[in-house]
Amino acid sequence: MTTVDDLDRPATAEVSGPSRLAERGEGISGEELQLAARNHGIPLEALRYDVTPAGLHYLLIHYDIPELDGATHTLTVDGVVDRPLTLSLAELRERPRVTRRVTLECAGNGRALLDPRPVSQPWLVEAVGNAEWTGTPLAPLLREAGISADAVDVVFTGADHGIERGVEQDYQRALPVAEALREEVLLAYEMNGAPLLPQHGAPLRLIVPGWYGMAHVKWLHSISVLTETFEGYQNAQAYRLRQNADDPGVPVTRIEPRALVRPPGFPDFMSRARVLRPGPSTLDGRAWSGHAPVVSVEVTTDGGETWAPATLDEPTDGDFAWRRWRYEWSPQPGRYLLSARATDASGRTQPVEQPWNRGGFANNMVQRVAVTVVPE
Ligand SMILES: Nc1nc2c(c(=O)[nH]1)N[C@H]1C(S)=C(S)[C@@H](COP(=O)(O)O)O[C@H]1N2
Ligand SMILES: [Mo]
Repeated sequence: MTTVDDLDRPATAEVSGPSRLAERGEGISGEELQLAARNHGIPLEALRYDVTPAGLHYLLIHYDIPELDGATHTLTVDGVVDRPLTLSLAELRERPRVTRRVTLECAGNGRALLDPRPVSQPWLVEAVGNAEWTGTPLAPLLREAGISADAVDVVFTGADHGIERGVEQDYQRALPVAEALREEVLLAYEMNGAPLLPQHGAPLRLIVPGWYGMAHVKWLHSISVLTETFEGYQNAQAYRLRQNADDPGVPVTRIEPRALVRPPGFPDFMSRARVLRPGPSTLDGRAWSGHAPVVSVEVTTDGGETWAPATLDEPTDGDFAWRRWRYEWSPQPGRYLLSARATDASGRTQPVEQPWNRGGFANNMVQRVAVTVVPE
């Protein structure tokens, strides 16, 4: 934790250079616990809902939730455009209205399971949610502004402000022009049929179906079109898959396939170990991928010795929302290790070994749920 001694050091000198890896056996620090308490995950039993209730959806907020007023908030569109625009929220609401179910997942999901462990928001597997986002499509707005033929990146700026590794900044993320012009991308002002909550980006956020969470800029107030690659921190430094500190890495973009098991039975309070009664029961959970629709989910109950196909429910809305899977089993008393493994139409599947990188991004290694089936 920060002590009084730390306070006379300028904050901008705090942590420069690459992110740190935890020492072998090093626990979660007070700072990480502070982040984890602010940025909660979905309770895994909430995988039962097709649409995640807003309060159970995971949260990731890098700095503070900014104070914004929907009545006076504006969105500007500028940079290399023929007609720079400024729109109020009321004007955005008068534009065509679209609702889309979209699975959001933090790129850091799975980070705390890596070895060695990158020190940051310590997600296990719960940084995911599937909400209904309502807003207006971005592409027509960009076309009205008239983006230049030599445009490369579109930068989205949020109203939140902070410091990362010594760099003071607003939260900003860019998308390549072709991604920003995808018809599915929304300027969203509602979540699950209600105005956005402060923690989810009120009054306006970006929704980029298929991409990891960092692209879905909250508290959005400015869009700027550039003729060169955006070199801002969150694109050029933070969200990259690197093997070591000198590796320039490649950008983190779309969500890798993942299936989660809704833990069966009931938990022990402290250990969280699962206990189940013997007999027929249905295992279920959710599966998603940002690259292509999920085409199969396989289940193991013996720690990966054998895998069997699960049944996939019909998609509930488009290609960017998770799908339920089910698997019937009838366990005898004993110990079981459950996993589900999703494969998508692009052929991507989940590894059983960790896909390690220095930032701890996109770790879609299969989840493991230990269950003890006790006699009646
Ligand atoms: N302005 C702003 N937008 C942001 C963030 C942020 O800290 N500031 N966090 C991003 C990250 S890393 C994720 S995973 C998602 C989380 O969205 P949620 O909190 O609505 O689930 O928001 C993204 N958009
Ligand atoms: Mo994230």
